[in-house]
Amino acid sequence: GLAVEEIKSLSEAHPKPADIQFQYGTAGFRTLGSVLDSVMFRVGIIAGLRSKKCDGRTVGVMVTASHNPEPDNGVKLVDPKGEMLEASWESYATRLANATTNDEVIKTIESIVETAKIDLSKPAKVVYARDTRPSGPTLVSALEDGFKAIGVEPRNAGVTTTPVLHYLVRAINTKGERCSYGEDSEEGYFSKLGDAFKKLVTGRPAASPLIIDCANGVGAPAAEKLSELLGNSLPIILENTDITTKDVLNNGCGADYVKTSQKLPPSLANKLQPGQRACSLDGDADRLIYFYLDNRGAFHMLDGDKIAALVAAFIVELVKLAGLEGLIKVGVVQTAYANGASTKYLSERLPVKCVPTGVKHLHHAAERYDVGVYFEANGHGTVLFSQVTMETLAQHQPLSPAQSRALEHLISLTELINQTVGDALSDMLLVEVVLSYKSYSGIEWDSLYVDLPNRLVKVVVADRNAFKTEDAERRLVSPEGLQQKIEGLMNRYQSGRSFVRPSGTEDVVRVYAEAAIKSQADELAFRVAGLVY
Ligand code: 16G
Ligand code: ZN
Repeated sequence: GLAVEEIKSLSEAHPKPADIQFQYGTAGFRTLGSVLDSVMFRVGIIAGLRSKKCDGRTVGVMVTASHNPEPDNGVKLVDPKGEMLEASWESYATRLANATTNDEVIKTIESIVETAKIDLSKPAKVVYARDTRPSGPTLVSALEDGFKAIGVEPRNAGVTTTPVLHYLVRAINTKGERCSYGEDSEEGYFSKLGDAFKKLVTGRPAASPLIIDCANGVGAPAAEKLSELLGNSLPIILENTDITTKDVLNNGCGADYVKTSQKLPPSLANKLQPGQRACSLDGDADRLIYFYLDNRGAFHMLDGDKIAALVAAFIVELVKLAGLEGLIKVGVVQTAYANGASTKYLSERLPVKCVPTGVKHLHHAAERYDVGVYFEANGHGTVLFSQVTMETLAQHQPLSPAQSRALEHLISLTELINQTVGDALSDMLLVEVVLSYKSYSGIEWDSLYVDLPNRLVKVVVADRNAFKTEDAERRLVSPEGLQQKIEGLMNRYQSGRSFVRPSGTEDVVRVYAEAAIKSQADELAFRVAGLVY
């Protein structure tokens, strides 16, 4: 049974702020770090319950607010396979986070135990980590009190990236098994990535130095470790690595800054040479955006869509070269935010599916393909190889040295890619491998297709829940009549496309527009925003 008195006395120390409603959304719980204490304590309990439900297998908890400002923080649960928390549990987490009194906390736990049919006598194991935010240590101790309350055997993974935490969860749960994901430590993660990368680039010409903007976050120490391990196989220059100065995290740098402002981080202005490759990580190193300056000094961004195009085409090519065409089908998953030009480029080459925003939607859709490439335009994404595909690769008998090489490359890619979640460092190595094979610079990669100019604006509305969408968020069904008006506007612009959706992480409605010319994309966005407001 529950240790009711123990839970109550621990819960006493973590009271819920009266005036706040919490919600486990697409990014877990996320808000100002200063109001998250009670949420952390209760997430500790939920994590324990989830592990018990999963027969004592290890679940993960990541404390981070990713690309958001430094005073924010958040928390997300990771299921035993290293993937996002199962959807039905999001509402349990929300319910427990909003229980007002201690008695209500107990009652809510009891009701979750009953609804989810949890056997409390099962063991509970949780591995947890945090990013570099100053509010992290206190929030982690609240989390640990939650573990104590429900009887969790905790494993502290310290300060690390979100993708490392996902890796650890999967590695711990597959330890000693045939499908072992790797050694269950941060070193295990780095050597898995590093070894696969070195194998893939052996014999290739040396790469020119790559600049990594670490967003002054947890990606900095991680990239540093990776860089040491890679040595000459990939020369790396680290920038924005300050994880101690206050308020510099994600500030004027990082993947979200670059994607949203479509600008070079000012701190790189005198460092990036024309033609040189650079990339930005976000605050927890699960998003990646590349960029370069052309000979005239103009900034060019290579976002998640460009990464998907580069990587998907490369995998299709390897599958063909390995003699596996027809046996392994590669597909791509995007969201409505994917640039229309990328969708066109990809659709002409392989199956493309559009799903609603949020990693869980992309991940699940990608699982349906033999090899599923998914990327959000914001730079979050990965590649999934199905179990059957893994076996096909292991058993295939190549008929020529060329087939054999392509097969080896495909197998190394399955090791290089973090298949649990989007991973900036793993994705970066993947991009570097493809650029090396293709002998592409950023310029050649960029010319695969030309992005349509686009604009994203947010609109504060009275009630964002009044906005309901269909067709993977590409069309509004309510408020009534609004969709027709949007389409009326859209049709007046060459290559015009626009959609409106409620944000899952902020109390706003987002408006996206693209068109053949920048000024038209801006105009369309603002006119649609005018309809919404
Ligand atoms: C979160 C999601 C990201 C999504 C974004 C949309 C994860 C790990 N991250 O950051 O995939 O693009 O939310 O935010 O799920 P929005 O709903 O506010 O536009
Ligand atoms: Zn992130």
